[in-house]
Formats: sequence, structure tokens, C-alpha cells
Amino acid sequence: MSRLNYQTARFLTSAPTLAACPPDSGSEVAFAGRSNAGKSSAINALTRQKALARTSKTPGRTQLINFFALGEESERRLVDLPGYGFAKVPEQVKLEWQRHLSDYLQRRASLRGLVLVMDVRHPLTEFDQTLLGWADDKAMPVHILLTKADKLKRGAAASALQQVRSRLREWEDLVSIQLFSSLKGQGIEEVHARLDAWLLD
Ligand SMILES: Nc1nc2c(ncn2[C@@H]2O[C@H](COP(=O)(O)OP(=O)(O)O)[C@@H](O)[C@H]2O)c(=O)[nH]1
Ligand SMILES: [Mg+2]
Repeated sequence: MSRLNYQTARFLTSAPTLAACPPDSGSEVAFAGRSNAGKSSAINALTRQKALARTSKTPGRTQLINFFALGEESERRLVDLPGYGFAKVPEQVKLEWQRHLSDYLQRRASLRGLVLVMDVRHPLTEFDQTLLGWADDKAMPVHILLTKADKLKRGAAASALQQVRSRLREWEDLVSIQLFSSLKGQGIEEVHARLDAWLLD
């Protein structure tokens, strides 16, 4: 059982830039990942809500930083960051989003940790690695979800996990990694435990 009740998550606000984010007090955990990796589905699974974070088959729709509050107060938050890595967007727009993302990660004082969502079949894209570099610069802990684990057989999923672990061995103080499936509800308790540790610290 998690200590915080993630089912109480509710939409708080959306912000296009760091300046428009809600007050930087309390604590929050941000979810990042390539478009279509399964980030919105993971947030919905973790909060046991069907449509809290919108899921879409069209990548790149979510361009805003979306804030969800746990419980009545707004002092503990989950944050859905804009997805990255989609093709159909002009380079200029991509760069702009990357700047907002980097601003947020570098400057947000209430940020306690980053959940990095990767498709277990396509882990560690170039921008995933860029993000890990930014997190490392700030000594920001990262918890990696290798999601869509249901798409692989058990042995293949386990070996994907081992491979990502070994590639990130030099960062093992800051980075933890697990398998996850929003579809099957696999790995939810493990994420809740990590979120509890960050948000209740
Ligand atoms: N099989 C399977 N499909 C998933 C899982 N998570 C997400 N998807 C699918 O992957 C697509 C992208 O998911 P979405 O959550 O919108 O990705 P986002 O762009 O990262 O927010 C959707 O069609 C989802 O239904 C999962 O754990 N298993
Ligand atoms: Mg999404």
C-alpha cells in the first residue's frame, strides 16, 4: 500500500512556460518521455483514472506542462511534461519545447525527481540520454519505467531491463529502473513506493 493516495489526483493547471507554472512550493515529480512512449497511459494507470492525462494515438499533441495535484491541497503534484521526439513538428518548435523543458528541469525548486518513461522496445533514445545528462547536472534522481512490457515475452522484457541497467551503471546512484505495463497494471506498486519516497521526503 502506498502512503499517498494517487487516486485523488486531479487536474490543476497547464503551463506553456516555466513562468506560467503554479507556485514553486511543496513537492512535485515530473514525468518525461518521448511522444507515444506511454507517458499519459502510465499517469492514468498510477492514478487509476481513465482519462486524467489524455492518451492519444497521435504523437505530439501534448505541448504544455500539465500539473495534477494529489488531494485537496496543491502541495504535492505530478507533472506531465511535453513529449519529445516526434517528427511532424518544425525544428523551431522542437527547440522551443526543449528550452521550456530544460528551463523547468534546471530551475524548478519543488522538483524532487523525474520519472522517465521509455518504450521497453526502444529504450534510451538520443533525447532520453540528453535528459539523463540534465538530471545528472542537477543531481536529480530519475526513475525509469520501461513500459509496454506486455508487448514482450517475460524473458525478453527481463533481458531488456538488464541491458538498460548495465548501460546506465555509471549513474546507478541517481537512476533506478523497472518494467511497467499500463495495460496490465504491472509495476504500479513499485512506482508508488518511489513517488512516496520523493513526495513525502
Ligand atoms: N500494449 C501497451 N500499449 C500501451 C501501453 N502504454 C501505452 N500504450 C499505447 O501506446 C500509445 C501511446 O500512449 P500514450 O500514453 O498516449 O503515450 P504518450 O505520448 O507518451 O503520452 C497508445 O496507443 C497507448 O494505448 C502499455 O503499457 N501497453
Ligand atoms: Mg501523452
